[in-house]
Amino acid sequence: MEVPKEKLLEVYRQLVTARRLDERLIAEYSKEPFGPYIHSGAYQEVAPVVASLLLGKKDFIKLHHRFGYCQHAKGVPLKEVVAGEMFRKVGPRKSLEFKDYAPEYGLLGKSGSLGEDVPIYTGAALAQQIKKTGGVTVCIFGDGSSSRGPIHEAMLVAGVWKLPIVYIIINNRYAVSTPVSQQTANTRLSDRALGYGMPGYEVDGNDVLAFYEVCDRAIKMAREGKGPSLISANTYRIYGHSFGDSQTYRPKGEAEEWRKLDPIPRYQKLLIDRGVLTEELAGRIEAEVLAELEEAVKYGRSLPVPPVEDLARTAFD
Ligand SMILES: Cc1ncc(C[n+]2csc(CCOP(=O)(O)OP(=O)(O)O)c2C)c(N)n1
Ligand SMILES: [Mg+2]
Repeated sequence: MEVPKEKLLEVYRQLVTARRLDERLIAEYSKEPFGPYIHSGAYQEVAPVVASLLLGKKDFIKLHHRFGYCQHAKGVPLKEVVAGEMFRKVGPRKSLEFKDYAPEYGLLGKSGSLGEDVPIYTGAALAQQIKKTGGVTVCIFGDGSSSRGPIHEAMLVAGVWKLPIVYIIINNRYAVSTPVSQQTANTRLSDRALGYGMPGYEVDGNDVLAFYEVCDRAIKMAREGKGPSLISANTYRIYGHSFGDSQTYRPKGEAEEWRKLDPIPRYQKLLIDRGVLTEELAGRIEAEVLAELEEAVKYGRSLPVPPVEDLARTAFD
């Protein structure tokens, strides 16, 4: 498939932004009184970033807890994403709301309980179908989440009603400490699509072009009213589940092997080989991203930390 040069570069810039944001948040969080509360999405950026970039204004996306950076790829200004990730007040909105809820960008919020939001977003796809908005919904969740009941029920009904939705499993091999092989006897998660009556794609989640191609095909199919798809993007969670995870369950050397498969240098090399990117342009993109991030962090730090009472207010309002 022929992806336009501008799109290839946009993906590159967003991947670099995602990685630098992730690293910066780890550094910023360690200065917070509550410590580095981050579920890092490093090395797993390809599927969420590409899916976000393939969507437009009228499309919805349910992000997974590791991929806050995709809000920017979906159109949210970086400084607002950073302020949200830093748990600061953002504009006129209620304090913590922005983090996962910005309907004008197609972000309808998400639940802390894994899987519960997938039937809700499946309902959003039903609304798109009934109202004939021409929009599609993308639902991103992890391998562990994919083993939960609400997600199976949502995919079953989406298959029957041919909803305009794409389900993407980020198979990063673990749900906290539980490897995929302890969740299911068939670790080829896309095989489940057969039971839901939709196409299933098993794809290298660290290969930008491979993922781009299947995701683009699945979104187009949904947009043309031909129903849902299930994509399983295979990747790896390089860091612990969150910081403070002792990671004693990992086989020795496993993370080091996956580190060699970092999707960003791999994609950078591909673009340079194709003459789309030069070392010089890559350096310029890196500098621009870091400068934009610096401004965003400054903005986040300039906002007050919300009062504790806001926790309950935003939960129940
Ligand atoms: C219903 C429910 N059970 C348990 C948890 C605690 N929990 C948060 S993340 C997580 C693991 C999720 O694994 P996966 O879906 O593979 O996503 P990953 O963290 O690997 O990105 C668990 C068990 C939760 N939030 N909700
Ligand atoms: Mg996982």
